[in-house]
Amino acid sequence: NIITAIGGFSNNSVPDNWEINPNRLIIKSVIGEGAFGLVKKGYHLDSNDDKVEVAIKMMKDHPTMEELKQFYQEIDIMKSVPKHPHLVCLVACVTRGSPLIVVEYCSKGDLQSYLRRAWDKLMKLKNEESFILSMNSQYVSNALYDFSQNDMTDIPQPKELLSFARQIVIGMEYLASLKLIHRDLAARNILLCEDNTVKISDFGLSRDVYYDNVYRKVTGGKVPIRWMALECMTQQVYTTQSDVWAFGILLWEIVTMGSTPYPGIQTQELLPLLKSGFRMERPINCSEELYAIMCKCWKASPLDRPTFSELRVTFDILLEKVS
Ligand code: ACK
Repeated sequence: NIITAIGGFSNNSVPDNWEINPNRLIIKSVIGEGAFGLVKKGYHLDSNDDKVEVAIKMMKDHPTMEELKQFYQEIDIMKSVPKHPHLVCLVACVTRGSPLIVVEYCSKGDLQSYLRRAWDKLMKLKNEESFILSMNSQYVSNALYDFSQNDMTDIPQPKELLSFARQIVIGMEYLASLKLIHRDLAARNILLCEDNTVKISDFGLSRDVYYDNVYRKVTGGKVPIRWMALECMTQQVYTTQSDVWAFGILLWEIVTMGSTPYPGIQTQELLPLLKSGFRMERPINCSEELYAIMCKCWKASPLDRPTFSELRVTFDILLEKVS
């Protein structure tokens, strides 16, 4: 843990149970592009020679030392996190030659694309006039439709959207209990499985906060401004409570079916606006109750925000109301 915290990496570590021979992998088509290179679908031949569907994260050609270091660090963090139903867990890795990270396969891809596809499908139905707009959906915005007459495959119902939020909270509560800060919690980093279980991905890029529960970002790199808490922008300080802020934004993404946060606002305008107390308004038809949760996540002072444990209780109660 301490070695991870000070940025060590383990490409020369002794082989462990995670290490596999690459010939145990059948690598198929590209499914996306991750932080360090392509992500491909494939199969892992397990100890019984059974084929298990997996996603394989590859390193791009000619990586820099820093990228290699981060890739190995991601492997180390993933190894250290015990399997959890709401985290995309490690299946195996290859650390010799071209390194590979083999993780569970989530067939429906990332939540942002899933929500946007569902929204597009809804809009099409609306145009076909078989769509009934109801302006008073009680719990979640924009999920405004009559379920009865249409093909609603892969269009989440309001209750399902709330369930996504609850599952994410449970995964985050677990990460927080391991003293890991995600730092890039967003719908694009949530993956959906065939049975609509959602899983948090890319937590291997998170930071271990073994020392004081605070991670200070020192080097540059791309930052997810629209998901960042005030203190991340002003002091580069990341904590579990800044993950809570990002969760509030993620909730907004869910409610708006995958919209980009702070519509109409340029990223450079964001910091002064947030400092002056500005926050996103309640999306149309988002319940007051859900909006109040978002607003609490966006409190200027991290300690005024709910914890993930508190959020879990809140979502349990909310979901009970709709069942
Ligand atoms: O929407 P997507 O297909 O889902 O595009 C992104 C892309 O790779 C970059 O992250 C996909 N992806 C990443 N990890 C997995 C996984 N474990 N299962 C399925 N798809 C994945 C992701």
